[in-house]
Amino acid sequence: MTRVFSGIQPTGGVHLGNYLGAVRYWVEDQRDGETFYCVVDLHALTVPRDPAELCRQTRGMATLLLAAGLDPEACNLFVQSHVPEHTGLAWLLECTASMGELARMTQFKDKAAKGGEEAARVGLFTYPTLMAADILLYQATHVPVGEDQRQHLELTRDLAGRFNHRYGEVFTVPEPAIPPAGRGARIMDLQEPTRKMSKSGGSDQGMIGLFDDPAVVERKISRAVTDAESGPDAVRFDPDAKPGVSNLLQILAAATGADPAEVAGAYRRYGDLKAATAAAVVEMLRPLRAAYQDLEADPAGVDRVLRRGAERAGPVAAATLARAREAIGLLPPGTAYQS
Ligand code: ATP
Ligand code: LTN
Repeated sequence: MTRVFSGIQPTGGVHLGNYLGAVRYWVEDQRDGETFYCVVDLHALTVPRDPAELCRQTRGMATLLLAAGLDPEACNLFVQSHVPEHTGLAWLLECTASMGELARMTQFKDKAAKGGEEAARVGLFTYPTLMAADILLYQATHVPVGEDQRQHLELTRDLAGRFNHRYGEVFTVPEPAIPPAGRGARIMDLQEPTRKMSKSGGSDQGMIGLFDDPAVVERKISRAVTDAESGPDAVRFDPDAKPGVSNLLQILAAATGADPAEVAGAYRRYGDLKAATAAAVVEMLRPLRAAYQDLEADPAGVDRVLRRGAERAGPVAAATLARAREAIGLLPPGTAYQS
């Protein structure tokens, strides 16, 4: 049976990249096997955060995931810090990973470079071992994420394999479930289409928030950077040569469930492509906005969902952690005084 695990940080708002690259697939596949979706609040602590805001955004992210269509009857939605086994296993994996392999992680290099490596939190460096713990605790077979998380998943597989090899088969080695190129795997910044759409870094104009006003979505897309080509074949899907146009095609295709190369055939002018893309995005996001408003009015209901999610996730995580602890040679509690 498939076991799915994925996580999202409760940082800022969710953008179109998060939605099209990951969350949309969580919703589509939530009934395939057993699914665990996690608001990874501990990962959010790797950069300085205001405590009240972190708390608010953690519930806000859960609300948003429910608004996007996660059904608490179909999947297990919970908050990472509500299941303490995550940090318990992370330590064992920190003692499995090497400094060298963590130092090679591009996300660490990029994020640490911003504030200066000396000032980066140690947690930013060990972030991938906590992510590996998230996944391995649930014996996940599949991990749906965007392309930017591929390197972290490779590390997770390496750590699982190494641990199993040294101490015995404890962990399932997970498969990445990254959408194919052009299917939301990597939505690019509208102003700088050679870098990924991101909530940290990048301009506000380059990013579409899930709750941006329709007029704002239209304006941002109408100002998206394209290129100077004109002529009958100017609208075509070619991410290397035409990153801006291809990004719009990818967004339009993802929003309408089509193929970006095929979608291209329907347009000749960039203006028409932009108008169609904006209309499709606004239409796709409309029900999310409405559902969010309803759910937001009932925070206790969201908290109940999260509590139930943690109650179901906890025993699964505890069973794996107990096996990992025993395999690595930690004395099981309660046996010390037995003769
Ligand atoms: P930041 O943009 O600040 O680096 P993030 O959005 O990458 O943060 P998360 O919120 O943890 O970080 O990402 C949640 C999911 O969204 C992950 O599966 C990630 O791969 C995916 N994702 C993030 N950005 C994009 C993007 N531009 N295109 C497609 N998927 C993305
Ligand atoms: N690092 C991921 C978020 C994340 C995650 C996970 C994704 C934390 N733990 C486990 C999948 C599985 C990111 O998207 N930035």
